[in-house]
Amino acid sequence: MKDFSALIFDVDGTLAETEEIHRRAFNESFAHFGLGWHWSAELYAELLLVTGGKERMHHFAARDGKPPADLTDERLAELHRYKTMRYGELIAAGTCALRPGVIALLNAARAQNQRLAIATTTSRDNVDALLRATLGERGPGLFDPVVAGEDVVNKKPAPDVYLKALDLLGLPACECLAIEDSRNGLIAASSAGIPVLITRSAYFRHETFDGAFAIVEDLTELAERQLTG
Ligand code: XBP
Ligand code: MG
Repeated sequence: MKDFSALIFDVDGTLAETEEIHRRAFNESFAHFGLGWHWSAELYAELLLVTGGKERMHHFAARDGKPPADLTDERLAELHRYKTMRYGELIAAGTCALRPGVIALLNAARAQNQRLAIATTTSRDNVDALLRATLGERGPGLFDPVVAGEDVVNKKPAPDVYLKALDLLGLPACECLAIEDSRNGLIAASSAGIPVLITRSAYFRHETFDGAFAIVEDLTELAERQLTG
């Protein structure tokens, strides 16, 4: 693990089990906008195959064929801005900790002068909220670059966020390791030529991850290897 010049982290499901907070923020936003939608955990597991909150809502509206007449793209964008604000409030209130081993791995990587980057589908505001709430004001500054959903046209499984991260890092794909939790993330990073370590997360626990460089239950094991391996 120490041979990689940079670790490129996914966020949701990888750094923290945030999707239940996203789901709560979506449902509170639907109620606030009077949409009459509610995403159960079972339904959300299906919808998570569509990356990007706005794209996920569009997909759901089309799938269920009953979008309210006034549900224009502008209104969905307004709803998503509200959802992002609500998500930030929930995260700032300390509702979500980093997953086991994440802090130890970040410390071990920094001790070995490995660079830390982020490549995520979620919104930049959400990344900042999580890193501040869990690592303090210095949190966002630990990662450079941070490539978020709004920085690219095509979200995962397209490779765009990872290609942009490689470009900003100025490193070849073979010197980097992507750390992910989903098949969409595995496909995105692999398509950019980056080896992928999968950490199994709540919503994608039973997925198959053919082609992954390694698969672990959580990053505790990786942090230990960083220090010795
Ligand atoms: C996970 C996603 C995001 C979140 C919701 O991103 O697909 O869409 O579910 O966040 P990743 P937004 O695993 O790549 O970190 O509503 O901001 O999209
Ligand atoms: Mg993820």
